[in-house]
Parts: sequence; C-alpha cells; structure tokens
Amino acid sequence: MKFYDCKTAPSPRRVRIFIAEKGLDIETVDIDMRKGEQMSEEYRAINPNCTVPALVLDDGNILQTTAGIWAYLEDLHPEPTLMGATALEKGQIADVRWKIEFSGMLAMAEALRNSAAPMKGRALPGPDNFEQIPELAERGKARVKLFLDRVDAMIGDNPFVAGDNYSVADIDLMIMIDFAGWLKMGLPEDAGNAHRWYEAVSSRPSAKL
Ligand SMILES: N[C@@H](CCC(=O)N[C@@H](CS)C(=O)NCC(=O)O)C(=O)O
Repeated sequence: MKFYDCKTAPSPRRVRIFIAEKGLDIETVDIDMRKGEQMSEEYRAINPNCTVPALVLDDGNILQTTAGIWAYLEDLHPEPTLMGATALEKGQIADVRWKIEFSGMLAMAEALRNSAAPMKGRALPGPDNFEQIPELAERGKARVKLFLDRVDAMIGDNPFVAGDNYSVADIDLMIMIDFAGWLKMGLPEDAGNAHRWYEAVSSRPSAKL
C-alpha cells in the first residue's frame, strides 16, 4: 500500500493519526500542496479529484477520500476499534462525524478558502478553479464561531465526543479545532468540558503527527 499524504493539510492528518492509532506501518509519499503537486499529471492519475489523502492498494485499487481510507483500514485491522464496535456505536459515530464535518470542517474551509490570499482563484479544492466570494468567508467565520461555541455541549460529561471510546469523531473534532487556529479562532475560554476533552485527545502520541 502507498499513502499519499501532505504534512501541511488537515484531511491527510486525519489518516496519519488513524494509521498511528492502529499501529500500522504504511509507505508514505508527501504531496507538497505549496508547490501545487496535487494538480500534477502524475498525481491526477492517482486521484483525479486532485485532493489528498489517497491510498493505493496492493491490487491497484485506489481510495480517494479520508472516509474511504478509514473504512477500508478499519475493516482490515479492526483493533483498536476507531469506528465503533457495535451497530449502535457505528451509527452514533457516523452521526457525530457528519455534524463535525458539515458544521465545523466545511465551515472552516469556506471561511479560509474564500479569504486567504494563496487561495485566490482556488476557493474550492479539486481540478476546477473557482474565484473567492468574500461573503462566503464571512458566513464561514460566523458558522465556525457557532460551531466552536457548541463543542462544550457536544462533549458534556463524556470522555469522548461520541461517547465512552476514542473514535474517528475525536480525530475529526481535534483537527477541526486545530484548523480553526489558522483563522485565530478557538474554543471559548470557559468551555470546561471542551478543554478537558481537547487536552486528553491532543496529548495522545498520534496527535503530534
Ligand atoms: N473530504 C475529502 C477532502 C479532501 C481535501 O479537500 N483535501 C484538501 C487538503 S485538506 C486538498 O487536497 N486540497 C487540494 C487543494 O486545495 O488544491 C477527504 O477527506 O478526502
């Protein structure tokens, strides 16, 4: 297998952390997005979406999203479970993940990609170019703030965001919060549950990756 990573981007970090939590050793190739390597002909042959991560399997099949790579590796290496052990846990983790992805990560991408100078003309990832829309940046920032204000209630008294066990939902939420730091946004100071949870997940060795 060959994992196409990018050390500076949030989505491939989700896969790096997952691989580390599983204790796997997978050959890794770094795609330098600052040099536009995700747009190269060579990489388009691997992932025509021009996005990282991607995972090339030994039989030549290629997985082209975080969710696809996670699902495949979880099935191949069920322990430690990161996507739920029971039917209910699997469903709950998928529910929480989608909320984090939609209201957190996509809102943050909307805010950043529509305002950052290096992303001028590249307001969406992928093979097609789109201009920035400043109003979307403002809407994105407002959505990120609402999301961050709600993390404390999402965690509540639970050790982890989807319940009793560490899961891909924790990976997503930690990465979303770190990603929000790019716009100097963060958890409210008085969000005690959220800070307790963040300290626990970000002190895991995998979080340093
Ligand atoms: N949901 C997709 C998102 C992939 C994605 O958008 N990756 C970003 C990096 S975080 C990317 O490749 N961007 C390419 C670009 O900006 O041109 C996944 O998780 O695989």
